[in-house]
Amino acid sequence: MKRINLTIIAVVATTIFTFCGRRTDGDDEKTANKNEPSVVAVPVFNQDSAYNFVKTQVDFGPRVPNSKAHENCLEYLSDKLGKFGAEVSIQKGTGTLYDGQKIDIKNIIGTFNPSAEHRILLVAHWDSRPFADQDAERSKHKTPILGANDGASGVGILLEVARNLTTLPENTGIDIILFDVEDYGAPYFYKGDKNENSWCIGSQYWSKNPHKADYRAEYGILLDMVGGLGAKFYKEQYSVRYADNIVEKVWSKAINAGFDGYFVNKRGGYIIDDHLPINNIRNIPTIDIIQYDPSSENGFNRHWHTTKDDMNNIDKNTLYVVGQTVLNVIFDL
Ligand code: AHN
Ligand code: ZN
Repeated sequence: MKRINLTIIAVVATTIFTFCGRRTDGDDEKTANKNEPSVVAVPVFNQDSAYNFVKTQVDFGPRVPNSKAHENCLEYLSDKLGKFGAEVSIQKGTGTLYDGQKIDIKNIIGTFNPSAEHRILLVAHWDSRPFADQDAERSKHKTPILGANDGASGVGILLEVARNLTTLPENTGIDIILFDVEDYGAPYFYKGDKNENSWCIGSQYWSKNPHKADYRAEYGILLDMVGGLGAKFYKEQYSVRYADNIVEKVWSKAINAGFDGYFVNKRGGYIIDDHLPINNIRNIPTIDIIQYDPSSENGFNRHWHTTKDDMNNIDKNTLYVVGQTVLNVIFDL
């Protein structure tokens, strides 16, 4: 009996070995040198998977702070990050809205390789705006937005990045932070006394109160509005001011990968976004990858802060080029 089993195992093993041997085209001899550090391949970003992560968020409805959809989405996002191997925590805090009202903040933090000293910070915002105040129809200006592009796209890409971190080298740490209350800035129709800095409440809070004392990362990348059909990414000007070398690194990775139809080698606008407090308060050089349209009035895409920011405007190719670029940068090959 034993001998038969061993024979079967030997045959199966030989078959597998032969199969694998063919698949590597005989290259295994070159890479088999045990004295050389192993080279990790860059994972392939799956655009369908990312698209589903975007859609699932949007299906909850507008993720306006304090809403049921917001609460449900929090659970979904922290559960996903945990399943992809992150140490997950929810940072809770309080902020002040444009009109002086207090607001609860729930920043979602996923840590990969917690003890690695060399760290990269990846961020996006997971809340969606309570007001479609740029909508063509005035009657919709107080309607909450779905934020498929404005919010969910960046988060969806980061979830797909997270799913691909199982082969992350041990000496690289990644922190994914999904900021809350980014998009509760004063609507144009508010005429009362205004609290300045009414955007980016969650990232301001984290920048002043990092989840770990003296938290450091080598650099940060913010993804905001990274799923739009026909999106172009210009070099956002605060990113250039604070983190020029990271802008260059990211744009050259993208252009080398053939994504020059999306990543434009020109400067865009100055955009107030979650990267600003990270640069100003935390002093971590952080860039913003954000769609820029020089032909539009506000510089953003035409669905920005309207009820049309839904799945119809989300393009898998855009998700792919941004997501693959981030993976190429992280795995630095
Ligand atoms: C301002 O409109 C001042 N900043 C844009 C930041 C933003 C809003 N990103 C997404 N929504
Ligand atoms: Zn917004």
